Amino acid sequence: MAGNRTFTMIKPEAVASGNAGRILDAIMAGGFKVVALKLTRLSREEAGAFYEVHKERPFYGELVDYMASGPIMAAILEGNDAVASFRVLIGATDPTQAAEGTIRKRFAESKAKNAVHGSDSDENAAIEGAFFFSVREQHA
Ligand code: IDP
Ligand code: MG
Repeated sequence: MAGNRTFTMIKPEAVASGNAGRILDAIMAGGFKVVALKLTRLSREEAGAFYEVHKERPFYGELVDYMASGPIMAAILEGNDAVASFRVLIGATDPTQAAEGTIRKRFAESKAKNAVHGSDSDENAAIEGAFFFSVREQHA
């Protein structure tokens, strides 16, 4: 059965450009409940570990530098079939390929600086959420 939680980050360029509030609004309007939320920042080491699966990709160094370049907003979201439905709401990785009205279409600068992260599986949603939030920071 598909899980009801996913994990997201509003990425550095979207926080820096003042779009975090608008993006959170779009997330909630899209049917998700925010059950954990914080403004925080990844070290280079943490960003490297978070994106470890991509370490053989040519853009890995750029991705790690970018994700550690400024504050991010981390959140755990609750919704029906959360992982898959959130990825629909955010749209394709490359905003030029993202559907009209999706968060990446509206707010992303580029394929690299694409405004938001969305977990790709229930297992990773749980790992990523636990990386940022203690149990007492997660609200039902
Ligand atoms: P996703 O975020 O849609 O799941 P992934 O393939 O998991 O996409 O890639 C992780 C992140 O790495 C993307 O969100 C984006 O920030 C960055 N990225 C992916 N592909 C490229 C690329 O071709 N050039 C630069 N950055 C990329
Ligand atoms: Mg991914």
